[in-house]
Amino acid sequence: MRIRLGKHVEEALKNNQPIVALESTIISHGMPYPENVETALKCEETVLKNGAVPATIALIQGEAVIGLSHEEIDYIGRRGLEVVKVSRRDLPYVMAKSLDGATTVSATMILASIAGIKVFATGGIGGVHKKAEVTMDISNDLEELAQTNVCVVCAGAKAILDLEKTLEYLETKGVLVLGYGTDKLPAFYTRTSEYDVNFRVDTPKEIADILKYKWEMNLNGGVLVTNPVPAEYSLDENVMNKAISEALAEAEALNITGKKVTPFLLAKIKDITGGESLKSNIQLVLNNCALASKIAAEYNK
Ligand code: PSU
Ligand code: MN
Repeated sequence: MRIRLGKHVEEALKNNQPIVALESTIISHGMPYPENVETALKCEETVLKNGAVPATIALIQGEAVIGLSHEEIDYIGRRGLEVVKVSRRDLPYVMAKSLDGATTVSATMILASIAGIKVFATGGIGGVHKKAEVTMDISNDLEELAQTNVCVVCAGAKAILDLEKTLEYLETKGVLVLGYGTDKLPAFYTRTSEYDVNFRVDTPKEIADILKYKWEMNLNGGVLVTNPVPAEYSLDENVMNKAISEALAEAEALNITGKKVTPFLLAKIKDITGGESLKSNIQLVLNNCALASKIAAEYNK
């Protein structure tokens, strides 16, 4: 396999230390340079501070690297949209062609799982898009959650998606959706939505226990932990809904489809909110890194 472990990840695996996987599409396609690189490095610091070892994952010249160096993070961040956005389907092509690739939630889960990493922190997952009944635009992230044994910590899903259909899809696929300190599904920029999570949990230990029981039973697939954005960084729901509607209208007018949809909407929303959405995005990711580290530490006990 074209897979290489970063030195720090190799050490951590050998010493049985808790590890947290981090994705790279959020770096290349989810945020502009240089905030993307700054955030990716802060994510790694946050993981370390909370008792785990970070493993940022991407493809460098066709090789899947689990645990990028700081130089490699900078390289992916600078290249930005020139790097291929890689989900499950894209992995073999990018390897065969020796391309640089940034991994989405789905490809990051696959590579984390191969390396034996059980916990993964990100910002938001892909899901069922609005009007999916017409476009059939449903993120591969949901299928990966259905089959790959990694716990994904996110801030819910943002309202560019149809949250209700996303929850229904996850139910069909047997994916447990937990709310960390909340009964309601967080909506990324805001702490709540009108939809219920499956269960509320209040400690990393409760989550670690759930993971153990699930995987001991060979109930394959991920668990989605939704962690609300810290209150001081949450954004006004009405302002965000308006920004999201505008961004969606523009995507439709420009006929943006396929894998370009999510990065386009993220960049538009950032422009419309004058950068406010980016600030919130950064803080919620760091918050997820801290929680994921605590879950990984508990799971390892
Ligand atoms: N949502 C965000 N930021 C992101 C993404 C989603 O708020 O960067 C990225 C993640 O990598 C996710 C991917 O896995 O977009 C989903 O893309 P798509 O909707 O094309 O499946
Ligand atoms: Mn899609």
